Amino acid sequence: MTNKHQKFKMDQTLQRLGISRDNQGGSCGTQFFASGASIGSHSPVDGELIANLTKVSEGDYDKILHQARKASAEFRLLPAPKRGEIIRQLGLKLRQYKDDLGKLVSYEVGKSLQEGWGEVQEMIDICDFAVGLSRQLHGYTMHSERVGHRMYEQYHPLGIVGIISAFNFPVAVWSWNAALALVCGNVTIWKPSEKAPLCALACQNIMAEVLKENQLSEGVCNLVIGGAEIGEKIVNQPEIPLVSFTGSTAVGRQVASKVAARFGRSILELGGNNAIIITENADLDMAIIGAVFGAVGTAGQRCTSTRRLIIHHSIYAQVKEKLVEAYRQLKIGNPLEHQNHMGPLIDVQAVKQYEDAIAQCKNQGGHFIVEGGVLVGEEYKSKCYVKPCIAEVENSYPIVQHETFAPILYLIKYKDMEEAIALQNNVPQGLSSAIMTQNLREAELFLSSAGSDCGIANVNIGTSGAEIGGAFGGEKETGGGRESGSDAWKYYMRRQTTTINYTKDLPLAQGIKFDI
Ligand code: UN1
Repeated sequence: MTNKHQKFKMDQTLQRLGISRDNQGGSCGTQFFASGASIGSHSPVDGELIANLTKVSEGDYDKILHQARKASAEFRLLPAPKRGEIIRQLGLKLRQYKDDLGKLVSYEVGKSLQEGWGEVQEMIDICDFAVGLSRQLHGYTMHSERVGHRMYEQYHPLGIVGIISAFNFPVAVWSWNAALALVCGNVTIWKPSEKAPLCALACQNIMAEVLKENQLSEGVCNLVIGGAEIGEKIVNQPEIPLVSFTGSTAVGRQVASKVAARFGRSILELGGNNAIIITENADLDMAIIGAVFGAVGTAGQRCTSTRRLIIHHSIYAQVKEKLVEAYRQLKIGNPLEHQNHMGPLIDVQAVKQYEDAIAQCKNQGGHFIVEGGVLVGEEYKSKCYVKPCIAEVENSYPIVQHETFAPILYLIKYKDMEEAIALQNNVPQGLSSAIMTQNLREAELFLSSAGSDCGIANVNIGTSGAEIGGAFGGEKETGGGRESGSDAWKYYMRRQTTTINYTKDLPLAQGIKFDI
């Protein structure tokens, strides 16, 4: 595809998503107002400016908060299945916009088009999930110790939910949070990454259509495109009882303590350092596909990306050879072109971090069997394209203990399962993990309480690509939060225990006598 042709196609995509190339606010509801500084969104695909935006100022934020507050008072009264109907309509719109939104994701953050579409599919899936949930949201009923008394739990909306998301899943992470928050009766204020503001604007436009068609207040879903100062406002806002934060462990640590200091709740999805154990009983062809997709998918910029392979010594040489062969086949280039497996990193700072990590790895004793490097040439003119690489390391190297958001894969050798599990667990992070084996004992040991300490533990599947039906999140420095499926909805509601007395007496609990 020529540049001119690609630009023309992208113009049409932007137009269909309601995004103009000129300055626009980033904003609130359907009314885009913003009076802050100007930012441009540049594509890492070709370095081109996609569009200019105006950020919200702190004053704009206050107005948006006011609008959210007003909307919350009304929206929480809508019956949950009616709220589910809003999300059902969002899911239908997303099906309609899947092609365009997937393309914008691919162009603005550089992931392959397949993965861009996959991300929109993840949004559709969570909408379907949330619609079903809107007819449930159930608490338990208990038996009271007192005659003629009934006890049960009910769940109520929290109010305003703050969502702070990262660039790497610029649309799906919003939808995981927003779909659940809304069916639970909350309204949202979303601060997306400044590296992917147009994806956020596109989502906001789609949501605004749904709100408008249902005569709902614009303040139900609010978008604030802004910098750290706006994130700080959300984090410190007592009127926002829940902040869902996706990002680095360093920032997550600050978010957690600030939100906790005001007795708010946070859902944290922070760094991962995910490993696949490949045992001598693995189906190696499967293991290689899982490992390569895990390491180079989204150019190694998923929280769930495979960073470490822990390989049994008896098959180590064979796995190494197969990996080198597989990496030789990888095509790196414009992610909108179907033949390319991997696109660019998000920006030149990410490239710098990738280069630093490689240098540190070498200094600490790492041996590269597939060399990295920054790609040059017309196709790579954005300076964000790098070669995925593989190094043989020790698990204890400081750089291996650290999450580098880049396609660098570390190989580690093990002798027995206990050692493999210890290596897998011996990092500060605890998001995702996997084992490749056809041996039941190995698989079950890995899944047992003496096994993986991560929030996600897979057998014969890689570390990335979790389905939305399960709760998503991890332990240790990953932050402990759970989003999307299972009972993650409970985070978005407050629990109330209710006891009703339908007798003419007032017996006290625990048999206490109190006569007057
Ligand atoms: C993330 O990297 O922040 O499991 C989310 C996966 C995707 C979500 C990743 N479903 O890889």
